[in-house]
Amino acid sequence: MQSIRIKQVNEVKISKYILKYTFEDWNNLVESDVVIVGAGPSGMTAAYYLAKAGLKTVIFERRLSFGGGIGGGAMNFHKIVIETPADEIIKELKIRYIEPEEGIFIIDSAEFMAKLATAAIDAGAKIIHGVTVDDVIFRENPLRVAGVAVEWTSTQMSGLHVDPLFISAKAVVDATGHDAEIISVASRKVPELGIAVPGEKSAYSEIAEELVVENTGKVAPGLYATGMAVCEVKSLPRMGPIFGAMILSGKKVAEEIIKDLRNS
Ligand code: 48F
Repeated sequence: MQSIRIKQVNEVKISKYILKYTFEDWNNLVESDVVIVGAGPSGMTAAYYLAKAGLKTVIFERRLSFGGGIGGGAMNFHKIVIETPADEIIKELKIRYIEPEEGIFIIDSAEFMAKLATAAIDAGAKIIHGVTVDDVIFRENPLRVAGVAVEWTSTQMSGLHVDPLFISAKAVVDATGHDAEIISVASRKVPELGIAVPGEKSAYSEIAEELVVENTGKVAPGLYATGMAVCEVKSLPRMGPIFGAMILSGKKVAEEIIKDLRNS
């Protein structure tokens, strides 16, 4: 059998290429159109539609993976429930499904997270892992959120005192899930924005799905909520392991930002 010839690359060359192209990306992303915080279902769906519309879009994700709550599913079971009209999105992304009754679609969690990430990346969005957003930038006249502060998750975990980097954005999307971390920090540190975060209610799935999508959108100039963060900010019930509203909310926030940025 013939042996496979593999190109020989030394350690210094590997390091240089990683550094050169990483910093090329970061220099570009430091002035983004849209920063999305969190690569869960709502954040990745939003990234897909925003990037598809030609906006420079980056997701900062604290963990070294994507999917947020998708992978854990319900009690770690690997099936996800989606309901009409969210099936339009899963069909657009060619996610395979079973339809046990009209309007209900069952999909695999691994395929769901992989294809959402692929769609966002193929549309032109960047997903940067291992980065935690811990604050916003704000501006006056007019008062608005104008970007975010980012730190390596590993630095945060170490408890070292290291200042963050700042990334400017025309729109910041809180897709951090149940804790609405970015909106919470903005409400606490920039009270002039007038944001209240009353917290989510207990489960009431039948009504929660519609309410999340209805209430998705801008919470202050430059700052938007999608996914479970909407429940936290608007005091809406949680819905448990059904994901239709998460991706419909991601699509809706993208449409609102596209409209707002076109009009600005
Ligand atoms: O929690 P998550 O999946 O948010 P979502 O898009 O979807 C919620 C559902 O998964 C589920 C549900 C559906 O019925 O109830 O919970 O609203 O994803 C949030 C992502 O944000 C990351 C976190 O690691 C996760 O991947 N994240 C949270 N805070 C930060 C962050 C932060 N400060 N900086 C960076 N990433």
